[in-house]
Amino acid sequence: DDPQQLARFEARVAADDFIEPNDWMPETYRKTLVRQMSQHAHSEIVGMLPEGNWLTRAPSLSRKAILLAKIQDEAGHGLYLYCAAETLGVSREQMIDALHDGSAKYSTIFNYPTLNWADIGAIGWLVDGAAIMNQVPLQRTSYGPYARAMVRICKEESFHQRQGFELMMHMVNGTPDQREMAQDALNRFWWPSLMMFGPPDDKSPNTERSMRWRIKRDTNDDLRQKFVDATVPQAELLGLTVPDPNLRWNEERGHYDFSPIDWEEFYAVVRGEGPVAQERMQARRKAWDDGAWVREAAASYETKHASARIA
Ligand code: FAQ
Repeated sequence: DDPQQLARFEARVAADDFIEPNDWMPETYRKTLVRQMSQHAHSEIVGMLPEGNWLTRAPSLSRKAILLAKIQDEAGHGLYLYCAAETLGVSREQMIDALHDGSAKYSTIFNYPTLNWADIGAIGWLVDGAAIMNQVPLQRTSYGPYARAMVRICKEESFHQRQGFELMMHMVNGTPDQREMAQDALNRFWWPSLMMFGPPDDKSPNTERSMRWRIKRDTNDDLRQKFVDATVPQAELLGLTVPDPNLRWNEERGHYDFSPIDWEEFYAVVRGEGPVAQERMQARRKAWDDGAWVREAAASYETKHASARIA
């Protein structure tokens, strides 16, 4: 990189300027953004699967309508994010190929199965809750198209989180069995939700540079702690027990202390060994193959109209 251009870029970022698609940027900045934004987009798309699993079994029409709207929002988020990433000179096909051949990641959380209806509540409450904690600061990420996509996404995620909490509220006020389902969902989703924030700061190879370039505005551990601090009182309100015997308020730190995370499990899931990882990828590849005729029809429609415009 040209040192003068780099210095100008660094100064702009440090002054909280947004970097736009036609602005000069270091190649590593561009690559980091393509990686993070495409992985974020893939997470939204793969994230439809665990919830889609319950669409035909939602217990009422209104729950079904809410769930359907939420899943459609996730598809929209994926699409805005792919569009925003395309402004960095990568095509959607390239990004999707990378997902399908396993070279691009998606959030570990979506490799866990949804076993009971309360899991839908737990996903909204915890998974969307964690996603918001991470995405609200990204509204001020230094790359303009990514920051702007985040504004709308955060509004929708906030509705997702609320519907999840409200569903949990119904479950805990229902029959003893329903209450047990809510506790079971919390037991299974708590630790994977904390893992969503990524490896600890001292094992996170990208954090330092991404913080300097203001791609990330907070570190993984800081966001994880914020999430724990915000969520524990919500669990108390629900009358549910967070599955961590060492969880306690630390007056001195002004934060909750919690047990060490099982990072072996995290890395195994990142490597593609999660409980339903293979099913998730098979479902995505099948959806892509089944949709081939739509892409072909759209392309041939476009060609026909382009030649009509010329004629
Ligand atoms: N899963 O150096 P770091 C949602 C990878 S959206 C898998 O700390 P970085 C909405 C990481 O990529 C959820 N891989 O990396 C919804 C890197 O590998 P690489 C998604 C992970 O980028 C709700 C390596 O480990 N949100 O849920 C994970 O600085 C409900 C080293 O890590 C976003 O993507 C993980 N959890 O920080 C949808 C937000 N963590 O790429 C449906 C944007 C780390 O070098 C239903 N992304 N890795 O090969 C970010 O903020 C960041 O990318 C982090 C990771 C914080 C995820």
